[in-house]
This record gives sequence, structure tokens and C-alpha cells, in this order.
Amino acid sequence: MKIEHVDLFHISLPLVQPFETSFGVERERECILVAAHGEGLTGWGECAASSWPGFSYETVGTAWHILRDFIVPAVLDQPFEAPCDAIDRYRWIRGHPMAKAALEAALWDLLGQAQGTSLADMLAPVGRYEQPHRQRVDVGVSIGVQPTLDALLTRIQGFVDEGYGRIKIKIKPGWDLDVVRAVRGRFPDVRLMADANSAYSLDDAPLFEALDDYDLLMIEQPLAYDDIADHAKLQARLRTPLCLDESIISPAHARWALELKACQVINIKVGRVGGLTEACQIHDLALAQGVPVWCGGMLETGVGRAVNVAIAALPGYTLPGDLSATARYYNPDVADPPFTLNPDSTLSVPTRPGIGVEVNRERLEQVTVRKLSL
Ligand code: OSB
Ligand code: MG
Repeated sequence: MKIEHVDLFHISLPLVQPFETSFGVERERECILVAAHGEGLTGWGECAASSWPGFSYETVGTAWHILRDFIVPAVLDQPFEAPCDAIDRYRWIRGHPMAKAALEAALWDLLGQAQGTSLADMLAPVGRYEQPHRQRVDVGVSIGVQPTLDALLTRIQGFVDEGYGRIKIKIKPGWDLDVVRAVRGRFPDVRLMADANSAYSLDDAPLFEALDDYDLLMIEQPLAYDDIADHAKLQARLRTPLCLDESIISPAHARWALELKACQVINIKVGRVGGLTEACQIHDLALAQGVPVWCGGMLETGVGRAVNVAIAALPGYTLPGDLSATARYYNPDVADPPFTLNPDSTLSVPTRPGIGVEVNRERLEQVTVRKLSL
């Protein structure tokens, strides 16, 4: 396979509902879609970076620069057989994991289409793991900070009624213990977790000790985005498993976190860790150590969601992902077909070759802010 040219699309897609976290509010999802063309086929990848550096230092602007000036030139017109051949050519670039992951996803999609193999089958070929990959993946919904507690309870009820079996709420100082207590009181049996997006410090350990009483599935990223050491100190004081999101930016970080007992669960986001290859390495490490992982989300369009659903089919993904139905995010999305929730709180893993979704060109044109052909 040879990539003959690449198109970058900077898009802005309105969210069905604004999404608020401890680091800000998103009303539309700005991101980059990468189209890699070769042998008459087009592979798609999504860059998870958003318009501002709240979740990570990467933004649409930094990723555009790194893709345009370094990553795409490194892979254009070079023959490759597997994604690892191509990613080796830009491995020297330090950081910028989301930019790297976007191009890599497009390569997997291109190769999958050329070979007639779905991404899930490529990631878990027969014999690699003891079990075959799943056909349906367990999912949940991540609910942003709401204007009032009543609004949050109403939204949760709505998602429970739609069939979501796991609820994640966002917490931040001033919107934490009382909120968790009220949600648990109203939904005693729901699988519930809280994500702090790095809003606290070790001085807040008593708050987390108090949260131990509410049977949370896990507490996600309570402390600094670049910390591992303080999370280990906090985990030692809690019964509730800690899960790291922001802090795990490579397979090495995952190993360090497990060695230091900084967490008992890992949220794997393909973009945050630098691509599918790295995400699989973290999965394999966790699987070997019996540490559960799950697939995090970044409000992806159908392109990124398809990649997420495929990797979440791997055997170590034993906890429900932040992968909700398309209708919960975008109406309409840029990719078809939409993902819909099955009655057992799962999404079905695409079986078509590559990532298994197609970009709707008309919709893409409507939401494109700028485009570049390389
Ligand atoms: O911390 O998991 C997070 C969205 C954007 C940035 C960070 C996070 C999130 C979510 C949403 O929680 C997950 C989803 O895509 O549904
Ligand atoms: Mg998170």
C-alpha cells in the first residue's frame, strides 16, 4: 500500500447537548478528520484534539501543524505493508499523540479495506488472544456537569430509561460529594462512576475517602493530569479503584502507573496514548496483569467512535466504555451508519472492512471550516 495523497478537514460539528467538565464547556466539537488515499481507496482517521488545550496540550491548531509539516510528509509515497512500517517513519516526533493517532487510524482503515478485513479482526486476529474479540461492547454514558442537581437527576433518568447500564458523572470542587450522594440515593443499583478531570490535589484526600461510601465503580483522574506519584498515595487510602485517564500518555506511563499502584483500572483513549498500536500494547500489558481496562471517549464523530468500538472488542476491555449512541452526540453525524444502543447496553462492533463507517461527503462539506490537500 502506498498513500498517494492526504486531505485534512478541520470540522466543527454541533453537539446535541453542551458538554461541561472541570476544564470547560464544549458546545460544538472541533476536530480534524484525516483522509488517506491510496490504490483507489480512502481511509479515515479522527484527531481527538479539540479547539483549546483543556484536556491536553494538543489542539486542532497544533495537530494541523504537526500533521501537515511532519507526519504526512513522512508517510506520503512510501510503500508499507502494516501500520507499524508507516508509524516508524514518524516515531521520532516527540509528543503530539493525537496527531499521530489520527494518521495511524486512517492507515488501518485503508489497509482493512484493501484486505477486506474489519478493524476488530485486524486488532484481534484469530489466535492472538485466548478468546475471539467481542461482537458487542458494553457501553455507558458520560454526563457533563449540569446547571442543577435536579437537571442531573433528570438527565440520568433519561439515559437509564434509554437503556444505559453504566453512568459516569463529572465532579469538580463544589459539585462532588453532595451530588454523588444524591445520585446514589436516587439510583441505588446503577453502575456509577465519577470523573474529576484533574480538578483536585492530595489535600482533598478526605473528600475521596468520603466517596468510598457510595459504591462507585471507580474514580477517574482525581489529581493532576501529569501526576502518577500522588495518585499512588491517594489509591493507598481508598477502597474505591482509581482509574487514570489524562496521566497515561504512553505504554510506559501505563507500566509506571501499575508498578507504582497509582490506579487499579486504566481508561485507554487511542488518541491520548499515540495510536492504535500503543493502545493495543497497553491493553496487552493490562491483560497480562489482570488489570481491567475500558475505552474512554473524546466526543468523537462516527469515525473515531468506529475505531473505539473496534478496540473495545479486545478481551481485556472488561468494563463499559464511554461509547454512547451517535444520537447522544450529533444529529446528524458526519459518518454513516450511526451507532445505536442495543437493549443490553451495548454497541455492535462493525463487521465491514476497515473501520466500517463511511463519511457522508455532503455533511462533511457543511461542517468543514478549512481543508488542505497534501
Ligand atoms: O475525561 O473522559 C473524559 C470528553 C472530552 C474530554 C475528556 C473526557 C470526555 C468524556 C466524554 O468524559 C466521553 C464521551 O465521549 O462520551
Ligand atoms: Mg476522563
